[in-house]
Amino acid sequence: MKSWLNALARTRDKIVGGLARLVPGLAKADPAALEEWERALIQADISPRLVGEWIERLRRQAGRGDVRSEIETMLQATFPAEAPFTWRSGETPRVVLITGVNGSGKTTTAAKLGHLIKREGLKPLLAAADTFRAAGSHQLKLWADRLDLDAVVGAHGADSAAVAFDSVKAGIARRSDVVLIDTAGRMHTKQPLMNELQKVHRSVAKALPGAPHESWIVLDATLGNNAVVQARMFKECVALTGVVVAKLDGSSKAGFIFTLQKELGLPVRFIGLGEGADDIVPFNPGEFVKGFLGLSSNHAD
Ligand SMILES: Nc1nc2c(ncn2[C@@H]2O[C@H](COP(=O)(O)OP(=O)(O)O)[C@@H](O)[C@H]2O)c(=O)[nH]1
Ligand SMILES: [Mg+2]
Repeated sequence: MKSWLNALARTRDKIVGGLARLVPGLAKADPAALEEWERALIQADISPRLVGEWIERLRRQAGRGDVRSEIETMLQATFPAEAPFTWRSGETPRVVLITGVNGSGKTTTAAKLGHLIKREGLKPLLAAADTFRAAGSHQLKLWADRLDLDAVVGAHGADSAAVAFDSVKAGIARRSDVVLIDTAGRMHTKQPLMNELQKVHRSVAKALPGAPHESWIVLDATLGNNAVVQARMFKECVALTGVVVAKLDGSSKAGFIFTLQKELGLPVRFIGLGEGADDIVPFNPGEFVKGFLGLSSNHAD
């Protein structure tokens, strides 16, 4: 499995080289050092507002303690302390709706998550509700066959909300632990598709009150700030509960993860590190911050 600390290398390259050189200046709140550090953080696609807060705090803290640990603490504070995400729920399956624009990595993510859930000894059910494109549901079916995962596959052109409904009912009947519903790539600028997504939400709730328990948007990490824009638009349309960041392996803009949490209140649950079934890991804020700043001992690459 790929290391996600390695996946942060491109982002880190922008940040860390500068940080080592800037530490003495930052410790004294030297304006030129602060300005350079600010620029590096913004280049990694952290929102200027959040970077502004950090710079202000560094300025106030100047001369008091170790500036590196101050930076680490500050970045870490973006993420609320909470218990790690767990798949287990009660009597009924946990229903996870997977949304996002075309090509972000939804289908791959659904398959990877199914694989991961199975490895944890639980029973996943994949649901191919991307009936919009001919290849949409077929792709998930191929994954399910390859990974030997239970699947409900909607026919091309079928009503996506009906497929989602049926999959939840099937999950209940088959005593699945988690139902992962892959939806069509919704362009957030196309209102009818957003309406359809709301309809999927409603029909899932009809099949099982309280569902979906999670509604996750899959974001392409190479888009950086534009991924935040997508998340914001989806969040206005449906009650998102979290994010899966795909393609972190190709991104130099991983800083947008701070913005998602801080400005949209959306926790990142998993990150994708490649195209293989195993290339997904739970998001760990502490490790992320260390990897981002190059503070970890095992990130060498
Ligand atoms: N490098 C890399 N590629 C990924 C990752 N996740 C998905 N992809 C690729 O991104 C492309 C689109 O993925 P797909 O799951 O079909 O996106 P969808 O349209 O949202 O369902 C495919 O070529 C995937 O192999 C990832 O974590 N890393
Ligand atoms: Mg797809």
